[in-house]
Amino acid sequence: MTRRLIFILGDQLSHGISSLQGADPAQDTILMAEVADETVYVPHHKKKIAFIFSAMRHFAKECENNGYAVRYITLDDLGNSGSLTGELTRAVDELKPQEVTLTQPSEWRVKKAFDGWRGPSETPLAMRDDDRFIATHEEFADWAEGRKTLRMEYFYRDMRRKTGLLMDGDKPVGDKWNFDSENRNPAKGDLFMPAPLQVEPNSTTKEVLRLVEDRFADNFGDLAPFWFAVTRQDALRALDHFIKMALPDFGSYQDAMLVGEKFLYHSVVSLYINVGLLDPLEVCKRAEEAYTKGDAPLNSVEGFIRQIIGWREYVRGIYWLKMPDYVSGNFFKATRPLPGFYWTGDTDMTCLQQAITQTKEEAYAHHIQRLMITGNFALLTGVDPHEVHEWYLAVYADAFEWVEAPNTIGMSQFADGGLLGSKPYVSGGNYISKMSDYCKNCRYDVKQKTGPDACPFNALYWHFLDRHSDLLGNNGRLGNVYRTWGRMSDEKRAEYLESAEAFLDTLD
Ligand code: FAD
Ligand code: DLZ
Ligand code: SF4
Repeated sequence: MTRRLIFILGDQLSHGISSLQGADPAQDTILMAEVADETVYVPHHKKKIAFIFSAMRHFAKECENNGYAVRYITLDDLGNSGSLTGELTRAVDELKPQEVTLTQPSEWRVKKAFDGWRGPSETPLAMRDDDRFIATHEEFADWAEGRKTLRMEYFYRDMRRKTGLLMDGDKPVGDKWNFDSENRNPAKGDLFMPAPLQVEPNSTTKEVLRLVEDRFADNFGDLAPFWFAVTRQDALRALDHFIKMALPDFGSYQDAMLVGEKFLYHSVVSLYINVGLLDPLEVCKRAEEAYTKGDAPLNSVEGFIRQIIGWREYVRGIYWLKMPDYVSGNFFKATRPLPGFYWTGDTDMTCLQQAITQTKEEAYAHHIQRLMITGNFALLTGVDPHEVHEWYLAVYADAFEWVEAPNTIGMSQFADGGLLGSKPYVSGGNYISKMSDYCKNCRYDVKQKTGPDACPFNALYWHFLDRHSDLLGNNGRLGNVYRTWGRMSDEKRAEYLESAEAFLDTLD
């Protein structure tokens, strides 16, 4: 007889997860389920589905090796009800446990479904906090309480104090909390670029790849080559590989972009942390160790740790503070449909073509590509932020709503009206040209400001600021920009606006 039924979701693949704490393999059963509902709420990239299913199957096997009875429902199991709560009901019906244990789902949608679940025979469901984060929901809410603006930097300092990472007593190591000013170098093509660790698919992964090819043939993205780690052991190897090969240069080239270089010095570990194969704190401790051993400089290590205990924790806090309304934010009332080329990469703008094509190939693009290329373009052209949000949620292997939505709706699209960021992340072609070599390989001329051959970002930038001057004109951080716009001649301004409108017409 089953004492406890422990339901482990697809992003809860950690052996120390709270739902497993105090579990007894002799009396408890683990439930895991591949279900249709979770594969279709957005049209996920093929690689994302394969990654999650294969990692789930490997995790289930490890639990069995640890002595647990595991009820693992595959997508093609006969009788699969198609939903997480449906699978829970079926398992409770058959196993009649005294209690169900679940770690709180990371996404609001899934948590609501379980909150509303009523089991057969009133079986109680105990939902435990997810302690794989540094800040609890309550800590974040306390921190946010009464603050006029929520800025990541101050929250991050609290997380440094709480974890003791890069701390010298109560002072930050190096006497500065943040070394970003050293982290904005454009990369040069002749630098040595390490590739992330690639793992050969084993027989379990190959079986999943066949299932995905069969069931999700029309989904976005390439399935091959599939090289993601799908076990904790391989994810740890991928982390160590990054720390050795790329972390030393992570800081300096964090914002850089190069044609054909998909990863530069980025870690490509977000997907592993987000599904639980790696623990965020252990990742940061390994990076800190590289600094203390003299293997990586402080600007890189601080920058890397800030992304994880700063940004990652902060966006999760915002998400749980502001859901469910957060995802419907549309500060600029933008209505344009997402351009079709976001699904094909078929555009003659090299920056977009590069970011989207590698997204198709790898289910990966790094932060500045997401923020300053695809995000910037969608914001400047007035795409409906909900469509933008659904795109990001679908196309990246690391995309789970709790982390994706604040990054997209808040940071990238400013659709929350500035809760998360103090000003919209928008730029003309100049920024892209400075940080990348994309423009040298583009049919548009980044130096031309207007006209059919000019880089479209240049006129779109001013068009965006002009059309939203009522909402942004008083933003202190945009004062200089609006003054520059105001000082231009009427003819110049009209040229920019006409040029942008001619381009926008081509999108319709
Ligand atoms: P690195 O550049 O090596 O950074 C190290 C780690 O820091 C990452 O693995 C990640 O865990 C963390 N991190 C870095 N930036 C952020 C951030 N802004 N928010 C949260 N964590 C961060 N990240 C996701 O994990 N899932 C998403 O769905 C997601 N959607 C995004 C959508 C948009 C529009 C934008 C602008 C950013 C998004 N990000 C998302 C944040 C960031 O782009 C990715 O975490 C990062 O690119 C992952 O690649 P990496 O592991 O090589 O990261
Ligand atoms: C993203 C995803 C996919 C594609 N499939 C499953 C699944 O079949 N079973 C599962 O437990 N989880 C899956 N996930 C993750 C969930 O959609 C969701 O992100 C998590 O349950 C967290 O709320
Ligand atoms: Fe992108 Fe403009 Fe540069 Fe072309 S010229 S790559 S469109 S920024």
